Amino acid sequence: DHIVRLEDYLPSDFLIDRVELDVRLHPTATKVTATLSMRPNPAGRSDVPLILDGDEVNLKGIALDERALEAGEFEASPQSLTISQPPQHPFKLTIETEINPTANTKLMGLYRSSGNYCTQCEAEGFRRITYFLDRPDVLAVYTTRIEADREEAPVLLGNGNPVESGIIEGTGRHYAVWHDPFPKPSYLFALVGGRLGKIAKPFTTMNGREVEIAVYVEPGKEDRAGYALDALERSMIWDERVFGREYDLDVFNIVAVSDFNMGAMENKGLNIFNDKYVLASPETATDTDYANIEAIIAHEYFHNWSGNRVTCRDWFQLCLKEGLTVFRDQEFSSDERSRPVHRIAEVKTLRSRQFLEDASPLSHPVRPNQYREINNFYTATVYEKGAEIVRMLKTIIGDADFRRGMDLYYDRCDGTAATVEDFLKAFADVTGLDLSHFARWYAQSGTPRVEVRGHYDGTTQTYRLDFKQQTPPTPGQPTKEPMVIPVVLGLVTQDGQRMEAKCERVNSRGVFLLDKTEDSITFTGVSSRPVPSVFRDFSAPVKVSLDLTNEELIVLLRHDADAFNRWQAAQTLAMRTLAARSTGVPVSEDAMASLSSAFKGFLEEAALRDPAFAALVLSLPSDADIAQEIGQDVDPDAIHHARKELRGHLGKNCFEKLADFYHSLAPAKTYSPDAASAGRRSLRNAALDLLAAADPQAGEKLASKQFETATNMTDRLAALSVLMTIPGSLRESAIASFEERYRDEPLVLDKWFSLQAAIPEDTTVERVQRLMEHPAFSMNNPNRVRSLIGSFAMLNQVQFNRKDGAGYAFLASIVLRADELNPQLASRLLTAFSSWKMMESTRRNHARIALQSIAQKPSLSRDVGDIVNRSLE
Ligand code: HT7
Ligand code: ZN
Repeated sequence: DHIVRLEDYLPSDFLIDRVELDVRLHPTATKVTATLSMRPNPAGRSDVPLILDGDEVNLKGIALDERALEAGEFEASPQSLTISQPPQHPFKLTIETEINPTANTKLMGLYRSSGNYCTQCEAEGFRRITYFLDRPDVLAVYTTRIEADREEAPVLLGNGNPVESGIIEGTGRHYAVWHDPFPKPSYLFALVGGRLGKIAKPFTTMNGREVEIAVYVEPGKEDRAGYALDALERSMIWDERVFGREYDLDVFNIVAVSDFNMGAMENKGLNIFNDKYVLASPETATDTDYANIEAIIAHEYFHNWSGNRVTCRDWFQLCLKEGLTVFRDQEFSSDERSRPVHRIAEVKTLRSRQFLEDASPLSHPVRPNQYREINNFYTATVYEKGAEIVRMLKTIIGDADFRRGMDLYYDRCDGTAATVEDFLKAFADVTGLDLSHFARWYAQSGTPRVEVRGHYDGTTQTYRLDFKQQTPPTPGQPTKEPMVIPVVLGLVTQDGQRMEAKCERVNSRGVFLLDKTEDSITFTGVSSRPVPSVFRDFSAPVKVSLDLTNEELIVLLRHDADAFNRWQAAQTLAMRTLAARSTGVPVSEDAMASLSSAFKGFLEEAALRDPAFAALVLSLPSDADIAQEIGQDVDPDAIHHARKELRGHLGKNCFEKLADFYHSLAPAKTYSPDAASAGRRSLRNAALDLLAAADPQAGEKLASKQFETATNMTDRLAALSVLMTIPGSLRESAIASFEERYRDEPLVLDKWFSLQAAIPEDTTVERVQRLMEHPAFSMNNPNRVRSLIGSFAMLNQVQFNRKDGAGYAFLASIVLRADELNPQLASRLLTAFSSWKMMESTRRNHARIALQSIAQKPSLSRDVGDIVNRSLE
């Protein structure tokens, strides 16, 4: 099995300046003619064969400078095309291939979704359409002619601008020609052909360019595309205002498809989306769906600069576009919504996905140095930790220099395939800083742990903070170097006032840079023992250990100027109790009472001032978060029990206040997805959840009523989710009525699959198996599989990690089935095993056996083979 290594990078020996593609769409025999204007690369090797990549393509003809090549002059297999003696001067290579989009269940290359034709080329899908130098540093200008049956595909879309279209008389067929003037790598190529409805509006850019922006969806669903179009317009305005980046083509098209391996794809001028991240109406989408649509529309649009105008030299540089673009979409959502609430949501995701990955056998650096299968590196580490690195850079150099650095990066690298070094150099050049130590964040894997200890000296009125950092060993990296860690901090008095103490190591923006294994800083003029508030706004992706008492945490929860640390204080308080209860460490009555009085105090003082924030405070660490905190010999049943008990305890102790909220936050007459309205709904639904935990009978009644009378999906689903925790006939009848109501709504049925898969009861494996027979379920559709099987494996800690191993065995069998259809989907499901080594020994043994049963299977895809082998190492 071939390993690709960063250190082996060589420029391509040949370049492709122009690509003319003629694609004749046909359900089973699509013909593609590619005319490539090529030349030897002056920076490459000379006298070497030309080897083009292919994947399951069928060669029908080949000509060099319009002369058909004869057998012996080339060698072709479905995986590659070699010309042993290519010209040493510019030449034209014409390649005819035939592909079968209907048989393409991998959803890479050209495939069909609900009868429509679409493409997915990142990372290596273009080679499934034609033979090519399918690598991101080969940039070409594309002209695409698409031809199709007029009935079957009345809409024909390509990259760039529309040039020409027409009917081919007497054939029932028509064509469209698209030209993209911006040189791009093959992974950004796209085309779409099908029956689609459209909504569009004009957009005028900051320099007066007129652009048509449009969203294409399944006919009849146009009224659900408005929010996506609106989010696109807001994203375009934001990128102009905040980063000075303007759109550059005459049209920007988004197409929603129902079969898609990921969230969406940033193809130049023609973004293709999983319809889950486009379609929304109050009746079918939740507040979370609306927020995700906004974020993903923005993310893909922002790639037009961070990814497309400046692309990646090789796939090791994936974080260059993904980490930066996640950072950009996070900033956009924070500006459009509540910044602190959004930051907390980002950190929750980072901890639950990336910290988990970094503590698992799949841990890897943000810029990996080797891979077997690049599709397995579209990870939380590359995306989310990659975004945190950009955020730390901004924290260290400040807003103004960050913007100057970004401008320099775009100016220098526009039209090129760049590296992480190019990115950092722009910031080093504008600030004069040496960022070589900071660059370690890209190379060293694992989550650093930072221990902070405070020492107050009343006689000298000084306060010293001692810091120690250490990063645990990870695969391939047994020893670690210290990182550059920006610590944003402040001091609070015991009665909650901001303390104006001085420390020369802390800059005017409150940042201390920890760059050694151990360091100490001292504040002067400290008149009483302070409470330290460190890593404000989660200033670095690290695990912090801080020796605060529960009372000091309560001071922070009530008074810290930093909202993130107020929330963090509540989480730490709850986590201490949960981790203790889950591992059999007794928690005194007093400690429980002080915890609930802290929550009660918070609700009384603060909840209605910021309902969204209050809802986050009320949502306790998840089963998986607690498992991660415990870290070894984990017993998921004990965790689940402890969490349920604490929810019940808090619910009982705050019952009146929660009931108050529930009734006073009654839903507005008309639904609006704005952040403030969503915040009120989330607090009300968090209250419902705790009320039901305290008193299941009363909760069941409230939830049933809400389920029946809800006027939007957020409230209906929240009620159903509460009912899921209370076994009985009301639950089953709600499940049935939901199914009846949304029978013809696949995206809504996904929510229904997901909730049932997450029921923490012993019958759930059988329920999931039964649901796999449901007419709406299909192993071919990634959204369906992720909703049912993915939710079971990722959200249902107790049942996936069953002590008898039935959860693991079930997932292993599904991974093997999925692998035959769609290896990317299968390997993502398989990552649910990433926490197996943390489990207690019985579960660990069952998990190992399940993983081995996969590893032993002959003819595994490279995707699954890679994950299973790394998981077992
Ligand atoms: N850049 C896109 C990644 C992507 C992808 C990768 C592999 C296989 C299928 C895929 N679909 C989309 C999405 C993004 O991060 O913006
Ligand atoms: Zn992206």
